[in-house]
Amino acid sequence: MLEQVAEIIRHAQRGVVLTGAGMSAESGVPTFRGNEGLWAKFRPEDLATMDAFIANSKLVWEWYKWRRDLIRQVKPNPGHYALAELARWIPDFTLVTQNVDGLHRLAGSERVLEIHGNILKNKCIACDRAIELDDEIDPKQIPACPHCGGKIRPDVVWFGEMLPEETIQEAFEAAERADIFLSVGTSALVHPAATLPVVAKRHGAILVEINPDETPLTGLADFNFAAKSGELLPELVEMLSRVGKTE
Ligand code: BV8
Ligand code: ZN
Repeated sequence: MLEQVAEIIRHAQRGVVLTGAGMSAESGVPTFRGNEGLWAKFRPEDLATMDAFIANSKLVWEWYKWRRDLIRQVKPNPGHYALAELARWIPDFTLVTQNVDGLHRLAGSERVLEIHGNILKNKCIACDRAIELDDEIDPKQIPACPHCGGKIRPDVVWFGEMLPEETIQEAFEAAERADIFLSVGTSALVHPAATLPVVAKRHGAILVEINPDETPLTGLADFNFAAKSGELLPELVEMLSRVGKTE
């Protein structure tokens, strides 16, 4: 099975990888929906929404501060490095991530479409400007925007919010022209991200899923690897370097 995927990659011109929280699980970042998941204590609609922030911005900032402190301590895992390497094997390669932890860039991936934003960035809730802060936000004293006095929030996409226009547009264009689309470490439940693999498949891409658990994509995929991304992706890249690239 893996040889076949390696073979397809060797001949591919255009490839897309969509990653989710499972990609960072082996770095020690809890996933959203696993039982040890981030949501174990809270539920998405309770925290990752504008309503939650308006109703209780201290609680929402406490949750994000806890996640930021955690993310500052973790490192990319072999799966992140393997994806940075995989980009070298596919001329037109697009990495789309739902993750907000920045680990793909840390592992050396150049072009990363962060369709749900980046947890380490801040923006103003009123004027939407990006806000650079030298020290960490204190949930008890949420700073005001220096330009307009609005409350500062993490620059991530909350439920019910639009995804960054160009970024998601670029992701869909890449999915439409892909020869091969890999969905890695995502439960494929959150839209519009979860629509990307379906669009790719509909436009003729080979769909590969890497996830220890079944997802709504499992029946649609041409290849399923019930495996950890940190283990399988390095194996795939290792196989590619063994067989080399056909021109
Ligand atoms: C929008 C940023 C509207 C914040 C996040 C009903 C039906 C369909 C859709 C909807 C609906 N009701 C509402 C909606 C829309 C909603 C949605 O999809 N809801 C879902 C829950 C049903 N979507 C939205 O609201 C989006 N916006 O639709 O706007 C709109 C439209 C027009 C005009 C105006 C507005 C916004 C969605 C973005 C929300 N933000 N995150 C933050 O991080 O705090 S979502 C959050 O979930 C993360 O980004 C996360 O990445 C994402 C998806 O989760 P996964 O990454 O898949 O993680 P999960 O834990 O679920 O799964 C991990 C997987 O990894 C598991 O399968 C596991 O088996 C696997 N795994 C574990 N270990 C490993 C592994 N895999 C590999 N290796 C391992 N080692
Ligand atoms: Zn402002």
